[in-house]
Amino acid sequence: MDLSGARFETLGVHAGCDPDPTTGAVTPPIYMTSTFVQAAPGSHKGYEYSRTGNPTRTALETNLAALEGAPCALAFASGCAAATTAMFLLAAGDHVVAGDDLYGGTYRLFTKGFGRFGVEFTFVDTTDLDAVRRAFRPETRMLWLESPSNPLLKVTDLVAACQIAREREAMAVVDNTFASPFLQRPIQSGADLVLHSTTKYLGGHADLVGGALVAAQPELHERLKFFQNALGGVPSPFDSWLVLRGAKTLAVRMERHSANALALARWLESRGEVERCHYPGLASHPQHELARRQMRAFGGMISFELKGGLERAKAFVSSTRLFRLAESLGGVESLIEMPAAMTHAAVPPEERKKAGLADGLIRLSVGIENVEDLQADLEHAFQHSLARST
Ligand code: P1T
Repeated sequence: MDLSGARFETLGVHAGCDPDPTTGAVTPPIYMTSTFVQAAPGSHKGYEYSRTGNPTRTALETNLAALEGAPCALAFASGCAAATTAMFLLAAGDHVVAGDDLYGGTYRLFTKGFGRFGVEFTFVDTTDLDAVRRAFRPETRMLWLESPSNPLLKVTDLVAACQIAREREAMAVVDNTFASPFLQRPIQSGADLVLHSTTKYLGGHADLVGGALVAAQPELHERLKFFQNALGGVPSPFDSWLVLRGAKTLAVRMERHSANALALARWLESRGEVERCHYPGLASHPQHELARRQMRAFGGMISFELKGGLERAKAFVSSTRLFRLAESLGGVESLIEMPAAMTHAAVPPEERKKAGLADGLIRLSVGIENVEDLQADLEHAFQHSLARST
């Protein structure tokens, strides 16, 4: 189908989803096969082995490329598999400038994984562009950004940061997991490579683990495709199909996630029990104006600190009923967690402290339930945790 000129919502539903040529099935089939027959050795119809390529994965990759506004995309078995594959572009002696507020698993992969192979890292607050500039060295090959960041929701000026990388001939990588392509498309801001944990908003239903890399240039895509096949961190046909199904409703879900989160963030900020609330949609957020320019809406993630610190926070996260106490984010159901003890436990306490990640920080992934029900659930937790921690 010719989708040139189609807008985001239309691309989400249709990109990669032409009717099946053999049956006319409207929904792409799940090609649950590891291998493909060849008419003669080396002569095949585009597919030979499912690590290298599978038609269901191709449908997903076509869809993801359209959503990020790129020529092509690659799907992976997890966000970490995607990050690992991207890091294979580097070699010993190369240096990476990375945000100081990253998903804990990414930090772990860098420091405990690629650090062992001689890749060096400097972690900086990437909202401070002078700090980014100062962190560059002659051997810096990559700038790794998360915006909004996990879990403090810091917003980096993508155009300016990618420009700094370009001037120094380094690659700009943006982990776009928190925003999703509906809220921002980093390639338009100058990013060379976009990463997703499709486990989150793209999948959208907390029923799979997956990842994606979307390269701005075909040559970069080809290098990554080589490593996708060589390393083998690919998603199954079934998981590819689940992500594709999720992508079709991304736009409507993100609108509701964002509306619910904005309402809850404003309400949380007004509560006397709350010490500080991080949400890019709040006028009090340090990069609020930038977020307004850079993002279509502000997303479904909020983090906040309670007065009364760690004990009060532990009581709070154990008192919600709709907000389930669990890691991950981006699903239709609301989740609550404490990053220091859960998703960011791999970051050493002194590094967490330096980045401003308090032990008592609470992170919400606001789902698409009725917002009054969600607010009532948090109200209950305020009452209950006050009773339990005093
Ligand atoms: O979990 P996985 O699909 O491997 O994705 C890793 C990842 C990468 N980038 C960001 C910004 C992420 O948030 C994650 C995973 N994050 C969580 C599991 C979490 O609860 O924060």
